[in-house]
Amino acid sequence: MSKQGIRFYNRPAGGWGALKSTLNAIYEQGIVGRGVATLLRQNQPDGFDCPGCAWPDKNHHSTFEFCENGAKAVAAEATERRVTREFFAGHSVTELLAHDDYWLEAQGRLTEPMRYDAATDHYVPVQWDDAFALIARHLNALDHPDQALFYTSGRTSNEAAFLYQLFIREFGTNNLPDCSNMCHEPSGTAMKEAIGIGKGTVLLDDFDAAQAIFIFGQNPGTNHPRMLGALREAAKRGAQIVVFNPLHERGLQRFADPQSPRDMLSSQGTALATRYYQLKIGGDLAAAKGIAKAAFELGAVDYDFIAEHTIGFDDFLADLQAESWDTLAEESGLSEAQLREAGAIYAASAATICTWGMGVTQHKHSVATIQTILNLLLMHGNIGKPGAGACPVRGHSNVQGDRTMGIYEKPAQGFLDKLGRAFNFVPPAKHGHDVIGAIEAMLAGEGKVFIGMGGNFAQATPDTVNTHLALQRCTLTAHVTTKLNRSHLIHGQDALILPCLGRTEVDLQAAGPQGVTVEDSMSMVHISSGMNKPASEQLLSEPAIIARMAAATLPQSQIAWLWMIEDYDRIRDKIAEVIDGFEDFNARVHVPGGFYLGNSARDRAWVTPEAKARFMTHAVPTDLPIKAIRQQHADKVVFNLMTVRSHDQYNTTIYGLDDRYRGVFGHRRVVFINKNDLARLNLVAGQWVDMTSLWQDGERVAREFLLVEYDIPEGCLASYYPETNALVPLSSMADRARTPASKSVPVVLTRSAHEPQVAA
Ligand SMILES: Nc1nc2c(c(=O)[nH]1)N[C@H]1C(S)=C(S)[C@@H](COP(=O)(O)OP(=O)(O)OC[C@H]3O[C@@H](n4cnc5c(=O)[nH]c(N)nc54)[C@H](O)[C@@H]3O)O[C@H]1N2
Ligand SMILES: Nc1nc2c(c(=O)[nH]1)N[C@H]1C(S)=C(S)[C@@H](COP(=O)(O)OP(=O)(O)OC[C@H]3O[C@@H](n4cnc5c(=O)[nH]c(N)nc54)[C@H](O)[C@@H]3O)O[C@H]1N2
Ligand SMILES: [Mo]
Repeated sequence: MSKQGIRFYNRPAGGWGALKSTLNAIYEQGIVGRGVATLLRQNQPDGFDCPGCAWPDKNHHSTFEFCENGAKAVAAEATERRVTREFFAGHSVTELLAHDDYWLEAQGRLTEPMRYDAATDHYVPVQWDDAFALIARHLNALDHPDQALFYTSGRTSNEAAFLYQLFIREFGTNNLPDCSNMCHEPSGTAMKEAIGIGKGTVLLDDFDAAQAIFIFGQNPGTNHPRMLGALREAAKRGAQIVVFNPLHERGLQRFADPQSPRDMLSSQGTALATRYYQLKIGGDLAAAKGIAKAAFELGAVDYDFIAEHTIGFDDFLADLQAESWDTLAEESGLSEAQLREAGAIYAASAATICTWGMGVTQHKHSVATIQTILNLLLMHGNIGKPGAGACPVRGHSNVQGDRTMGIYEKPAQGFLDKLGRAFNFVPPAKHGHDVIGAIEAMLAGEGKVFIGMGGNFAQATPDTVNTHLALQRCTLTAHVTTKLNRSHLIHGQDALILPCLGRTEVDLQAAGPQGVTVEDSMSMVHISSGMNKPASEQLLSEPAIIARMAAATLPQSQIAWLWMIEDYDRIRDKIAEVIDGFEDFNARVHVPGGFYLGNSARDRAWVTPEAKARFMTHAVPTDLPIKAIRQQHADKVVFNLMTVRSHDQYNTTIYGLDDRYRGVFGHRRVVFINKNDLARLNLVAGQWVDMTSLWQDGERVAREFLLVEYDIPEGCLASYYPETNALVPLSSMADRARTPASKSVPVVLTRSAHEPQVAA
């Protein structure tokens, strides 16, 4: 680890730092010999899909594409460290709770199923069959199937996801909260309504043809490093790269491609962003409107496209014309001149892609913001032509595929009918709980059994104190998982840890080694085959765990659960029968590179009631909670806090304590603040503060964060997730999509009573 401290970082993203960090990750996991071989099989046609993120791979059979954070994700799974029964015998759950998430993760791979023993407060070994019997007993003891909650994180393969939702629906509920509920849910909601499909409309090749790429609220240098390769190529061709972000993220400014000798030898790498607009938190809707208003004045309107393919343009135009530049500037935090400049770039481009990430989705007005970005694209005919389109950049490597497979609490009736016909049962029609609904149900005592397929529910969700209480009220919490995390320690009366194979490992079933499939952010489906020896002989695959859980819980079931997992081709045959676009699945998926699922909006076929794309017009929000709270607490300085990822974490998995590109080393409890705000509060960088969030239902506190003076707009703060999740109120969420508003938390700062003894 580097020396602890806060230092300015002025080199490009990537470069030697990325290589060094990769080698460190391999070294720290104790896999020096094996690590490189493992990495070389990543994203190859006969290898495994990188568990790092959902960015697509060039053709899926190019040469090795280097990615520092993909390498860290792979190394973390391939670690030599093991959590054994002796480990659990040596640490009570109460003792384990005293350790931080970084320490828990660092203990290594789980090796055998464990059951919580309340008498001793230790996890003790349990046989797989006994674990499944315990789950069956709890599930079958419920008054109603809706008292069970089945969470999914986005690494789960298509095959596992399909079996899981089938089991849950045969059991009798649609309670399928998933990580999407906290992530790109607003993208799906907004796009489905406006353009008839909830998925991105671009392919990787479009990045080669785009004349302009507008990036809203996304930090690809850390979270989608392979995207920097596409941006670098675009920049070299002279495409405009226009960024909207409250922080000057290094990865969007300059990139040195570790595979380019030229980049590596120059100290500067390649410049990426041609324009960087430091808007204020939550300012994207106003910014997108400003760009549209300016572009309209410059004549950037494709009337033919609008007439043939859309409805609602007149309303949108009238609204744009009525909007004052003062309001747009005030609400975006950008000047009229800046918005006009961005509008001119947009108007001059014949093909524009808009991408976005969590900086757009995790706000109250996220659906409205995304629909305004879609309006911007539609007005210039930028959907359904080469080099143009909408690109929500997904997070987890198979989060999109999980939805396609039916991991959704609000399934369409048509899908349920097909599922029921294929398996000869009647799936429940009543919609189920999303993540926030699940927490509320457990708090109210109506949700009693919680089963997690991957992920870290206790830490990823908002309102940590309440969420922990909610989980502790369950009669059973059970987690299918690879590594130890806090969700295993915040448990119900009974609790199970069910360790599974990771994607990099050989999955041997009766018919031989099995591959699983995934769908990336651009709707490409391909196979993923592990090659590493499993971390322990006792691990089961996710499909096997689900099938055995189903067989134990539903002894009367007519579904051939155990037969299906002997050979995953059998699961894929059923997927082909039920899910649109998967016809002939087995034949198509074994072709190197996989296949493209297609996208109706890309073909300009609009699956909306009017069979047209719709301009959805939204006022600039003037009723955001932060405003009301600032008025109510006029005596205080109320900040808008965004909770973001550091460079050394994968969501709740903490790989290390550095955030290299932002100049933070050896710390996670930091808060970035503007120097004028420091002066206003009479504070200086290096002091420690507590953060208190203000909400209608009361205050929430997170203590001891180091103040870091930073280039961030006044009134805005940034700090890391999940340390700050305790501050996010359960009822603060996106309108309609119900995504926790974890990028706009109203907080006040106070000096910490106790100053931790560490170097600043
Ligand atoms: N290495 C690594 N890779 C990952 C992940 C990881 O944790 N680590 N997580 C995966 C997952 S699940 C996801 S969803 C993605 C997340 O990838 P991102 O969407 O990049 O996620 P965040 O780090 O939350 O940061 C979002 C960016 O939004 C900016 N931002 C915050 N608020 C606003 C706003 O109001 N407006 C604008 N314009 N910008 C804003 C922040 O400054 C930050 O640069 O990455 C995936 N890939
Ligand atoms: N404040 C705040 N909160 C947020 C966010 C934010 O930006 N700010 N982002 C939100 C977003 S975008 C997301 S997607 C969620 C993420 O929420 P989750 O998906 O629930 O969280 P992860 O941290 O990705 O889950 C990590 C755990 O998954 C398990 N795991 C890893 N690989 C596998 C595998 O192959 N199989 C199985 N079964 N388990 C595995 C390991 O035990 C690991 O501890 O968090 C959300 N929460
Ligand atoms: Mo995500």
